[in-house]
Amino acid sequence: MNSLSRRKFLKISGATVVTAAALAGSAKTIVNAAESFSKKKGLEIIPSYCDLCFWKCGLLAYVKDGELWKVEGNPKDPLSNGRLCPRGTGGVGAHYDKERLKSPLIRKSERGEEKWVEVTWNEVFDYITDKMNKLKTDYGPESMALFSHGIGGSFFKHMMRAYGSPNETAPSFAQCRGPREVGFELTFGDVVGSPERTDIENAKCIVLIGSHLGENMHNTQVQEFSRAVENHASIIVVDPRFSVAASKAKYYLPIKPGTDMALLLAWMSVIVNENLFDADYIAKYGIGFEQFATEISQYTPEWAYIETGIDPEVIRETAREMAMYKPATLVHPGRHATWYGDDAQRSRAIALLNALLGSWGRKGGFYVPYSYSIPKYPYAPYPELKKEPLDNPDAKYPFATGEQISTGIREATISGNPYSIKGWFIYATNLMQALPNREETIKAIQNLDLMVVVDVIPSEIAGWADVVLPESVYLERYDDLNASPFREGFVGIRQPVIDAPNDQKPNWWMAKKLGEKLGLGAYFPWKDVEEYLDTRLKLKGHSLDELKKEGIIKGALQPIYFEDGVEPEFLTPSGKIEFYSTQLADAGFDPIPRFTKHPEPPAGYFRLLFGRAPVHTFSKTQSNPLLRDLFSENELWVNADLAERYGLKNGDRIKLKNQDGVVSDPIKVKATERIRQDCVYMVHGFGQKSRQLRSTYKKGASDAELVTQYKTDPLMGGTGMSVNFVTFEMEV
Ligand SMILES: Nc1nc2c(c(=O)[nH]1)N[C@H]1C(S)=C(S)[C@@H](COP(=O)(O)OP(=O)(O)OC[C@H]3O[C@@H](n4cnc5c(=O)[nH]c(N)nc54)[C@H](O)[C@@H]3O)O[C@H]1N2
Ligand SMILES: Nc1nc2c(c(=O)[nH]1)N[C@H]1C(S)=C(S)[C@@H](COP(=O)(O)OP(=O)(O)OC[C@H]3O[C@@H](n4cnc5c(=O)[nH]c(N)nc54)[C@H](O)[C@@H]3O)O[C@H]1N2
Ligand code: SF4
Ligand SMILES: [Mo]
Repeated sequence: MNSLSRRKFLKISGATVVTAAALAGSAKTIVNAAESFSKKKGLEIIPSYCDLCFWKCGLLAYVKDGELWKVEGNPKDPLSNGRLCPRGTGGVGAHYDKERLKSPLIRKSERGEEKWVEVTWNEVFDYITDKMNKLKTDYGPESMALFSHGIGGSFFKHMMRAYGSPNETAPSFAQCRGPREVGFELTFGDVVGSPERTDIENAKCIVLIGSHLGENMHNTQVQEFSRAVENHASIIVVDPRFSVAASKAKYYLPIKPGTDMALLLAWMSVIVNENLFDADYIAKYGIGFEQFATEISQYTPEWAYIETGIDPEVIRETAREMAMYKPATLVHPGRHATWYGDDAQRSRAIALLNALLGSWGRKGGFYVPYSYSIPKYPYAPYPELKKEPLDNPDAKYPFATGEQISTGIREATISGNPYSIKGWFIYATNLMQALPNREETIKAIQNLDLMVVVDVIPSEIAGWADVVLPESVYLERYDDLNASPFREGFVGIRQPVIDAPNDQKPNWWMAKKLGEKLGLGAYFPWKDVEEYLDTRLKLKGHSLDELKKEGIIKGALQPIYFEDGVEPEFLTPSGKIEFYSTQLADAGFDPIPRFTKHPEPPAGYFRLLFGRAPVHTFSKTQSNPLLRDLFSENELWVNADLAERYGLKNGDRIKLKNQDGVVSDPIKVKATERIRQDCVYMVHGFGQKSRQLRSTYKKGASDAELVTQYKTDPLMGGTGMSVNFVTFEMEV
């Protein structure tokens, strides 16, 4: 792997550029089509924010005579800086997608058979209301759980709290960034958050451990990363696969999957043993450093070599490189951190490495974000909850704080403990692809008396519902305000730029109508969402009209680094950066991270790894005609030598069989030097099985289907999913 030439690396990085260019071509097709339908009248440019992922970039939509022409970045928006990522640009396709849900549906045969009757909104709300009222009487309101992902879920969250349920979850905690937030909070007393508070742009040295920026397309991060590359930042990439980011790296470390903790410990030992840490910073803000230093010094690069396969000299050199640029060295915390089940501790090790380098709160490390907070709508207090959330009974996972564990709710739905869950309300999350072990999800679903799915397309999860509610896409609706914490405080608006084509409705409308039918009208005192938004904005001295025009309102600039006057604050029990964690020791966990060996693939099997493609988001963009044009199915990355040994050529279609005998749909082989021999890799979100979505049906293979095993993080209940092994099934 190390022998790949620089030229080859550069060729690889060109891939994303080609993608963007091709996208522009497809966008043109739509534009032409749109133009031919419309009699050229005036052009309207309407600001809003994107929903092709959760980054919420500000956009400008170009609308001509009632036809959506194109979307581009809003130059006033700090997240997009006037540029959308390829997915965001392709957002127009979400509106034009021919396979969209058009009207409410009620199931007319067995769950999962995808047979429906089209009904009116009134009929569907009556159906849901009857069931929810009955559940409330028979089991209590806490027998309903809400799964929702993204800002569109906020009105349903409100509805469920008004109804009396405390159970509300998203896959973004236990299947995504939960372990990272817990690891950082245990160390610094605060989370990394979203958007990440990473000062990529000003970093002089950037360490990416699996974070595949460039394929992971979170816009601001990618823009900052390319500026850092232009500024000749020293980049260190640790990944079993030669990612796009690796092509920009000074050091590429093709680590054996699952051994990052060993590398992190060895890096910290070099920095401690060679006195390369930020001594002043640690003396001022740290606690427990002595114990930490004593314990960490045992982890030599030679020891780590045996686990990781990384040359000890490279480990030393890269540790020194990081120290040379401190505190402007950013060891990126990653985002999708649920890998091996010891993820909160691995994330804590990343936090500690940053602490040694003094990068938390410093320029080129982690800045201190702030939010232009807009007061909440002045609702009446919610009814008192009769029961605790049931995702984490008896605080089994003691550090699962803040957010609920999705898989915990699933477990309780199966077992009926600590109490019964009989209804799932699912908003904008495809649990079939997002949760590990699909069989368990189906088992839980079979225990339900009511399953409602709100989606925009007939997704896999919608296929299992009793009731499907068709939502208007983000370009056709208002949502709640975006005032995410960032480098500068701002508030952004999502507003309709075009009408929904059929009988699709926005989430706020559904929540209000349903709330009223459920007798919760007092919790929906606003006439419509405009009144709701205007009320909130007026409490801050603004108005909806003002925000609709600009798209973005910004607050005054404030300092974001300790060195510029931000008062350091560490909300840990000691009020310091905890090199030794008493909280962890008291709960029976390692107060200083240790290495755990993870099971290795048996002979003939390979670890299944997965990640992102620049033009798709999880499983939600595959039917988008613009994005599908660019990337219609995923491929299986197989090491070239390995492929040769198995007689596999580029483009061959094979199936994968996992350790539990689950066989995937056929997937095309991509034989490449860019991956180790002990693992294979695919882009997540493909191999979808919804029969109603003809454009995506069995296109490529699903990693999620093969993730039958998962390892639960004992600290916080996250589900490590990179613990599955696959072998090749040659006959297709
Ligand atoms: N095996 C495996 N599992 C994973 C991951 C992985 O890489 N591999 N990644 C994990 C991570 S990091 C995350 S964050 C989660 C993501 O998990 P999810 O957020 O569940 O992601 P999606 O699979 O895209 O599901 C989104 C659903 O919302 C629907 N949708 C899209 N737009 C709208 C809208 O405007 N309104 C409504 N109502 N619905 C809409 C889509 O059609 C789709 O059904 O998955 C996690 N699970
Ligand atoms: N285009 C696009 N961008 C996205 C998303 C999307 O759906 N599409 N989703 C967004 C979301 S919610 C998330 S959470 C992020 C996820 O993106 P990230 O947090 O950046 O990455 P992961 O999905 O965790 O990891 C994938 C990378 O880790 C490598 N890897 C796998 N196993 C190991 C290992 O054991 N050690 C090391 N060092 N590396 C390993 C893989 O080869 C791959 O390059 O992406 C975000 N950005
Ligand atoms: S990162 Fe891309 S997909 Fe996500 S909000 Fe921004 S433009 Fe949209
Ligand atoms: Mo995620």
